[in-house]
Amino acid sequence: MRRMEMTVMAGALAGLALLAGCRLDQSAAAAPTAGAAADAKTYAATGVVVGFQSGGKIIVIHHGAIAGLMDEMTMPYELRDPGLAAAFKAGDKVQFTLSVKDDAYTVTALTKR
Ligand SMILES: [Cu+2]
Repeated sequence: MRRMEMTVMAGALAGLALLAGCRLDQSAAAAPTAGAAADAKTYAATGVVVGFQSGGKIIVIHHGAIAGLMDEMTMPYELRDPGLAAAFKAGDKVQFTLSVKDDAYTVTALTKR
């Protein structure tokens, strides 16, 4: 049990490091306009499932470049519906919708391709 907790924690820390990188990427990409921070932006993307963490609440995806947002990378995202995790496994090719609001990145739709 304890070893599992350590693994989860290491994964979470790696995720934070990656997210920090994305923040820099985002601030460089677009100057905020009035009111824009309050609205989520959505992006369509494709990738390959790497795995799930926290009982499906987090999905790790290796995704291609997302125009205007980030380069190709492997990173964790919050999965809006953790119930989706049961239908996917590592290696599945997927397309997904990413909702970005401030520093929160959430996968709101996920399908196999
Ligand atoms: Cu990223």
